[in-house]
Amino acid sequence: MVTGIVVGSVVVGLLAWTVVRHRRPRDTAAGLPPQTRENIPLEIAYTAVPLVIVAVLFALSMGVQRPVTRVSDSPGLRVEATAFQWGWRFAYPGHDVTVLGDSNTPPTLVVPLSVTTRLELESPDVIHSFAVPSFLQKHDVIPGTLEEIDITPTRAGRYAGYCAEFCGLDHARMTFEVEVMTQPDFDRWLAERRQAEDDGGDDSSRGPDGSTDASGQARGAVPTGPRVAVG
Ligand SMILES: [Cu+2]
Repeated sequence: MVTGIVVGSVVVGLLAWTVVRHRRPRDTAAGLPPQTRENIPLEIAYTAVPLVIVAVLFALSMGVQRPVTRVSDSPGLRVEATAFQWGWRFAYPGHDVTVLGDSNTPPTLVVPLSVTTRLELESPDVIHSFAVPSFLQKHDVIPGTLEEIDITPTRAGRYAGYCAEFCGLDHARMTFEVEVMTQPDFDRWLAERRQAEDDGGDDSSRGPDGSTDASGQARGAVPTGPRVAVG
């Protein structure tokens, strides 16, 4: 705001100065002032300088983007994170554990501390975006495309996440939580969770705190209709 006012004032001030300073004096005969044509060195300079700026910014961006988006060859854990209208499902392949939420009951993605977890982001309907601000992570979830990101949390705790791509009516309610716990706690949670799912069958939407999906949606109830991206 302040910067905008300063820049705006400078621009308007220069415009006003030019208009006043270079107006035609009353007592001179009508006619054009001396006309100049091209200025090759100047034109080369104002073409080359922006090109150099863009090239430098591109190189710096690539230098940062590559390590940020690099995925590990051997992640410690894999989680299938499915975004759908309007909720999230986190499945732990090989462990028979699935956490399912919807727009009424945000699910919790549980991951171990200091372990690289590979998130496989998929969407059966429209484009969503997996965003956890505390992790500095925001990644589009695109139908028909498997997007992969790695997260390696360094502090235990609970973190807020949400869909960051407008995806329809209940987009704003498409939230979730990430809970980071130590590996022993995580192993215990995983075992209890699997046991509960084995016992209860339709227990897929129970969060780590024992909360239950209000809609009672069963595991695998994520819509898997035609893969159509409509934004
Ligand atoms: Cu969404």
